[in-house]
Amino acid sequence: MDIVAVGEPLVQLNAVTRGPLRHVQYFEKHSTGSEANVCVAAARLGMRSGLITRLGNDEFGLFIRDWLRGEGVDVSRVVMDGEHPTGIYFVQRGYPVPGVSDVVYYRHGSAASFLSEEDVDRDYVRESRVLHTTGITLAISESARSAAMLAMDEARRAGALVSLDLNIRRKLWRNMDEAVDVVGKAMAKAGVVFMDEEEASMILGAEGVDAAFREAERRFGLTKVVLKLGRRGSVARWDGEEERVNAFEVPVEDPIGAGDAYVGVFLSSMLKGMGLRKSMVRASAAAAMVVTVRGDEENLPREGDIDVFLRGFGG
Ligand code: KDG
Repeated sequence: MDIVAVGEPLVQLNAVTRGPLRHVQYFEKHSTGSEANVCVAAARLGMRSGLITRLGNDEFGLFIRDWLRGEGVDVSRVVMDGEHPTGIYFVQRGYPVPGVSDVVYYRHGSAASFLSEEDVDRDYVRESRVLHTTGITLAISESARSAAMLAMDEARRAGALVSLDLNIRRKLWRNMDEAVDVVGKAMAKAGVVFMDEEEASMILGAEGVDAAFREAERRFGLTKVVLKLGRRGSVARWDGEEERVNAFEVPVEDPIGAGDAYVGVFLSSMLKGMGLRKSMVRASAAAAMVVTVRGDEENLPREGDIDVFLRGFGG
């Protein structure tokens, strides 16, 4: 495998119309979940990606498994759990802040929250080039956290690049002290970390880009850090090289999933040997493509689509 990820896929029920959920009549079903999004982003670019997780052996679990399989993601390490349901969440769009989405989770006790160390095929992890997980998996349950930590340890020992997207979802943590402690432990195992400025401030106490890079290296020895700055683009430091790339201005339907598109396309492009700047530009293009529609995965680009998109922006 090029990329193996550990985390919870979810059915997203996205409000077809903007406004508070109590007035929304129609919802659209999408296969999502941060790590699954990264796997699909990689597969669309021809990479071999696979997901370690548990899904409910129910209609939503079958939908997600078949969707991922159809996208070319290896689902051989997805356990279908007959006792617990597949997690779902609803997306409220454009209210109260236009262009911003909010999520309401129904995932407590989900199959993926019962993910445990026993579900981690160590050989599968050791043989991958990149092992990816996020702060979401660290938050959903103690057993899922242990599974993610174990996979990180195995991958690191085998010389794979361990990738961590902090993805702090406040609704999933009991308190922020716990988040700081657990995410810090995971950062110490990672080779590359993706975060935004709010996460840098919360986890590293770092205000601003330079402080984030400095603290990540000083506290965790991290020399590969990517800061996602939303509409202001992204900035990365990769073994001494530093690049800043602007975001593409596009009409926003739903910003959810942009970060995963960025991570999946960035990692795939780096694995293809495209270099830091080009990988960041391609990742920004993918993030922009994803926010123009509802759903996290439908608009993830294939190789040729990135070139067409970039030409459309004069690139
Ligand atoms: O990054 C997008 C994800 O946040 C979304 O698909 C839902 O995985 C999700 C989560 O746990 O919030």
